[in-house]
This record gives sequence, structure tokens and C-alpha cells, in this order.
Amino acid sequence: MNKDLIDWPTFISALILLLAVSIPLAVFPEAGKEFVNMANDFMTGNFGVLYLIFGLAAFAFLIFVAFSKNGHIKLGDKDSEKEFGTISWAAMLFAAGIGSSILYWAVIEWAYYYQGPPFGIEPESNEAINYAPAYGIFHWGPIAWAIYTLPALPIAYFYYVRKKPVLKISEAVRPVLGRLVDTPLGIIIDVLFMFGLMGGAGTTLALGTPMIAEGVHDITGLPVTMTMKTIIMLVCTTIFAISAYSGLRRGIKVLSDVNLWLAVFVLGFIFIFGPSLFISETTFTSLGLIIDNFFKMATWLEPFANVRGFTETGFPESWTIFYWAWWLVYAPFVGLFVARISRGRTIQEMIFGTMLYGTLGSVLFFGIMGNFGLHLQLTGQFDVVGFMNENGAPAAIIAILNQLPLAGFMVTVFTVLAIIFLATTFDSSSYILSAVVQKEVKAEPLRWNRLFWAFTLCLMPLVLMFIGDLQTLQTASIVAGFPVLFIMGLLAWSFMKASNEDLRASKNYQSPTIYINRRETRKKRRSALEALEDKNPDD
Ligand code: NM2
Repeated sequence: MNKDLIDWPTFISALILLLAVSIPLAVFPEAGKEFVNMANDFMTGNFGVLYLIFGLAAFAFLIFVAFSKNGHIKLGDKDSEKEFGTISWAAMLFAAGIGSSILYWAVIEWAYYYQGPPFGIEPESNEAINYAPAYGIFHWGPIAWAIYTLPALPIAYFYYVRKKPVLKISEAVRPVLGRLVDTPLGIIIDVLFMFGLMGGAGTTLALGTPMIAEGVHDITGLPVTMTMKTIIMLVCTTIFAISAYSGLRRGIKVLSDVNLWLAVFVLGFIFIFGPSLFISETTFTSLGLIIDNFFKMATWLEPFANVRGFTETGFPESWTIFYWAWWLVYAPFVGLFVARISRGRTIQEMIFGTMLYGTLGSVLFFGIMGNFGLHLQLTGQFDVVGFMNENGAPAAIIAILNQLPLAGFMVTVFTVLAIIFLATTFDSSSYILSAVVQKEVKAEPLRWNRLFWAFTLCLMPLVLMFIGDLQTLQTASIVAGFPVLFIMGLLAWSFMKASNEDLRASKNYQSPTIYINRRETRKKRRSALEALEDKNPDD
């Protein structure tokens, strides 16, 4: 056990913040819940607009960068080849950024929109049916993936172009903050990022566990109790702890591969044995609806709620704002990961790749799984909405799958897939958390450190599950995500500043793919500095 490698101030501060939040929540669940919900109302009520502005700004920023000179910079040297082929690159980035929540929401999200549509649309009306399958895709679509990609820009840039192995968010904002990064401000940035990720993971695990529990109940007949859920959570944690312990090559990669093939199987099965034509048509129509209403959906708040007879739906707070916050807290982590696997690509390829393949993955999940359920509802084969309102969403998800042929088998596969999906997100999260609390990462973070954060990551979800209704769970991401909003701004700025500096100093500025030669740019900068010093000899 090499304690010298640990960055103790960051380690301890993160732990203290986590305990300071979880312990009071666990000891006073009722008051805790009230407080969390109050914080949520305050955040979304007052700052909701910031989240929506941020989402759209991230999207616009990435498109801008992709088409600018900076987008043509290659991540690596002139002769560095792409480290991963495009398909495995796309699969890995999807598996890292997406956890079991996609199984949850892809199956059931439409049912919420069907009953509680936006824009003052009549619930359960034909208009509501149009939006129900589309909105889920929007919330997991290009804006969401843009939020994920933004932090990857500075991190990948520093990693492959400036060749500084940065595994800390604080290091990625050094071009903007300079020496301030070495003050407690640097620690605060890393701790806030860690706390955000733990909040987002809290939402994920607290949503995923009851769904897995319903699956286990369906397979074994055991009743769903708090004990059962706690055991499931511990078993899942143990699986991803083992995976994180075994490291990137063995644990994490093996699980990701299994994850991919199992997901392809489940999607293929539902598509073939479900209403294939309805699924294809509805998905396609949804895409058109989203393109047509893109800005309306991306900007919709309810400024007139409760005046002049506008009724308040709470839709923006419960959904779009919540979602952007949730993607936000995961973003720096996914950025670290996407950066790691993108050597040899240009910035532009990285941007379009994540936005395109990420969205495509979401479209497949929501299009196939969601429309299978919607079809059951509309044809009257199974009243999903009625069942959900009575028994809760996790039970409704399993009930929908029970309408498939070979139901018992499919529920089992789905449950296993949910566990693996959880594990692939959580093993890499604990991997990154442990990397952030080390001064230096030699090949991989220390093993005990990885194990420690794997179990720590479980703390907040456990507490949340005890107190949690859906709103409280969603809140964890929103509240923990607020500071990350500002960190994202710094990350974008930092990327522009560093890459512009290098571009200015670079010789091959005009060629279509730009390779930054570090020795050359450094020399230029040094002589520029010397020239400055010559001018002001007194300084
Ligand atoms: N996002 C993609 O729970 C998960 O699937 C992890 C969730 C941010 C909505 C990420």
C-alpha cells in the first residue's frame, strides 16, 4: 500500500463532504427529504433557465469548434494511428456514459409524457401520444451528448497534444486558472466534481436497484423488500468492485463486451418479436418531430405558469432541467474516459462521433423498447399506464417485458443486462474517482484505492433509496450538479485558450489536419516571453 501516492487533502475533503451529506440524510430521513426537495425547488425554480441555456450553449459550442481550425487538430502526433477502430470506440464510449438507467427510462419514459405532456397539451390526447415517444429520445439526444463531449476537449487536448497525463479536472482548467490550481481552489474543483459524480451515481443506483429487484422477484417469487434491495445493491457493488479491482484491461473491458452483445440481443429480440413496423415508423416520426421542434424543446420553460389561466405542469423542472443536470454530473467523468480512448482522431471526429453514435444508441434503445410498450398501451393489449400508477415504474417495466414471447427468459436476460450495465458505469466511475485522489497515476490507480471508492460510491444511493421517491432521487443530481455547471464553463474556456495559443504558434496552421508540434510551439512561446522581458527589463 503506497500512501505517498495519495493526494490526501482531496481524498479527505471528498470523503468528509460525502459523509456530511449522507449521515444527516440517513439519521433524519424525513427532514432530510424535505430539505432535499426544498433545495431542488430552489435550484430548478431559480436556476432552471441556466441549465437550459447551458445545454444549448454546449451544443452550439461543440458545433462551432468542430468546424473551426481547432476542430482540425489531431489528438496525437502526425503518425499516431487511431488507437481503436470506430465501432469499438463508439461501443466503449456508449457503455461508459450510459448505465442501467437507459433500460429503465427507455422502457417507461413515454408513459410519463403520455400522462403529463408539455406545452399545455391535453394528457393522454393524440397530441400527447405524438410527443410521448419523442421526448425521451430528445432527453438522451444530441444536446445531452454534447454535454458529455465538452469536457473531453480540454482533457484529450492536454493528454495527447500537450502530452500531460492529466487525470484531474483541476489540471484541465490550468490554462485559465494558472497557479490558482495549486491553491485550495484546485482541491475544491476536484472535490465538487467527485461530489457531482457521486450524486449522479446516486440517482442511477437508486433507480436501477428497485428495477433489478422487481426482475429478481419475477424470476424467483421472493418479495421485494428493503432487505432484498439492500442485498442487491451490495451484490452489484461487489461485482463492479471486483471489475474495478481487476483493472481496465481485464475487468472493465470484459464487462463492456458482454454488455454490448447482450444489449444487441435484447434490442434485436424485442424488435423482431415485437411490432417491428410500428417501432420503425414511430421512431422515424419521432426523429422528425424532434428536428422540427428542436429549439422549442430545448428552451421550453413555463414563464407564464399560473398566470392568465396557463396551468403549471412542472414538466421542465421534472424532465429537461433534471436531465441536463444529470448528464452534467457525469460529464467530466465521461470526458476523462472519451479522451482516453480517442488518440489518433481529430477533435472534429471526436465531437461528431460522440454526438452521432451516442444519439444513435439512444434512438435504438428508446425507439425499440419504448415503442414496444407504447404499442401495448395503444392497442389495449396491456394498460401500462394504469399498471404503473398502481404498482410503480419498476414493476411496470418488468410487466411490459412479460408481454414478450419467452417472457421468463427475457426478464432474466434483462435483469442480468441491468446489473452489467450498472457495473460498467460504476467500475469506471470508481476507477476515475480513485485516479482523481492520486497525485500521480502510474499505469493504473492503486488497487485498495479503487476498491475504497467502489464501496464509497454506494453510500449515497443507499441513503437515497431509503428516503427516496422519484423526485428526491432526481434531486440528487440537480443539487450536486450545480457547481459542475461553472466547472464546465472553465473547461470550455480552457480548451479554447490552450488550443488557440498553440495554433498561433504552429507552422502548419493552413493544412487541413493540424498537428501541433510541441517543441516548436514551446520554443516560440519562450522567445515571445523573452522578447517581452527585454521590453520591460525592470520586471
Ligand atoms: N445519464 C446518461 O445511469 C446511467 O445510465 C448513467 C445517466 C446521464 C442520463 C448516466
